[in-house]
Amino acid sequence: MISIPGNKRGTLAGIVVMALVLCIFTACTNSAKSSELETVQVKEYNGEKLGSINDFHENSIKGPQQVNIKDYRLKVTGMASQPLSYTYDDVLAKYKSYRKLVTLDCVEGWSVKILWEGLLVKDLLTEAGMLPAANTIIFHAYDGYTTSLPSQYILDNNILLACKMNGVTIPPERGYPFQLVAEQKWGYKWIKWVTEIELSDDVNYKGYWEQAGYSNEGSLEKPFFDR
Ligand SMILES: Nc1nc2c(c(=O)[nH]1)N[C@H]1C(S)=C(S)[C@@H](COP(=O)(O)O)O[C@H]1N2
Ligand SMILES: [Mo]
Repeated sequence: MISIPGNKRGTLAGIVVMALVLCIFTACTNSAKSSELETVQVKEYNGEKLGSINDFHENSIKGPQQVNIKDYRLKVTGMASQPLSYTYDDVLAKYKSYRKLVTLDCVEGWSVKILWEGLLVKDLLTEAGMLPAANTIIFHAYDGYTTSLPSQYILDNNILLACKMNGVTIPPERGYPFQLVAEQKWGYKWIKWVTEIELSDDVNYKGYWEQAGYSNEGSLEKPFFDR
């Protein structure tokens, strides 16, 4: 037995009690889902400096939307053999998650580089049994906004439907619960607050800004005005 002087015994007991309390505390906090506790944005990815969620300019057609997640459904409709309707939790539980570093460029001249995370739109289309004739995907949003993209573009580029940006759940004003990461396309193709993905054969469909004269192809390599 190691003999410990009386005055130090108290200190030792105190340390043991404190260590125990700390262990219990850490065990408790670790048992919660760490992903849901994340509130700090990732600032760098693979050595590249990221932009911030705060770098976006708010110019949505009806301002920021507050989606009530209890009532929310993500639907896949139209030319599909198995139309889908999911709650937010269903989507996150069912589909594999992917990450991608992509820059959003708005026609107004600003841009933000973000680490996006979410599911592949392609996986939703496959699950829904997209009919071969469905060459166009029309996206609908909570604020009435719409836009469309060719099915081939969605399939060929592993286009993401993001639920997180820079490691943080997309905030309400940025498109919670889902924003489309329409890489290589102008910002108006990056639809926020997505509620419905409609499979169509209408290649001439025009969304909100497309109807106003913005290019339907929306390619970053070309001017955004058709006229
Ligand atoms: N539902 C919806 N999505 C939208 C818009 C909108 O008004 N409503 N604006 C688009 C435009 S023009 C741009 S540039 C991007 C920019 O995202 P931000 O509004 O978060 O900056 O969102 C796009 N997605
Ligand atoms: Mo934009």
